[in-house]
Amino acid sequence: MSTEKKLPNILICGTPGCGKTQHAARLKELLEFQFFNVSEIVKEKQYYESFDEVYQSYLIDEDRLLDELEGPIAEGGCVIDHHTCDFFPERFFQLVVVLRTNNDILFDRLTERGYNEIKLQENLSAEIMEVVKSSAEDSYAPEVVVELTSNTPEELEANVQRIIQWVGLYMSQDDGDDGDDDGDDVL
Ligand code: DAT
Repeated sequence: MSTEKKLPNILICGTPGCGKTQHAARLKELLEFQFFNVSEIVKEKQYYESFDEVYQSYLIDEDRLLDELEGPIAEGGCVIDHHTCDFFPERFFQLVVVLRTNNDILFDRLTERGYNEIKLQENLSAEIMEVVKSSAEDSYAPEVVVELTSNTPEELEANVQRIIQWVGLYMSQDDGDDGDDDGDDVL
């Protein structure tokens, strides 16, 4: 039965600038998973209802996005990169990684990215107030959520190695199901 176990689906979330795309890019080099960057899909396929000029962000058409992701998620082996996590069904993910970055480092990254003052303050405040972390904890079982710091390249590499180790362990667990519900507390 374990030979037919599906690969897990992993969500990488965190305040913009925390390193989601960097983590996904590194994982892509090492894991044969399918990778989905929500912002890119939303823009490319126009899965949005409106664009907020002040916050420079799209109001996502969540139903259309989720419809698109349903198939790959059912197959397993997806890494999804998005800053928030609350609108995904809980069953989607066996691991939810919340990246965290120190505020001074995040300030530099978002300034470099050219964020306007409102967007910069909104995101720095969200990181200080642990908005994404709280949302992940509210939306997923505790054993599925892991918080990892992403301040330095060394941390990034260590995080990636931990995620890969977790995948190996997850796949080696002969739990006799298809991996739908019980990502174990391994990281
Ligand atoms: P996100 O996708 O969360 O918005 P990103 O992956 O685009 O963030 O990274 C934003 C910037 O920060 C980019 O210039 C790379 C850098 N960065 C991200 N994580 C890092 C880390 N752990 N160490 C050093 N730089 C990092």
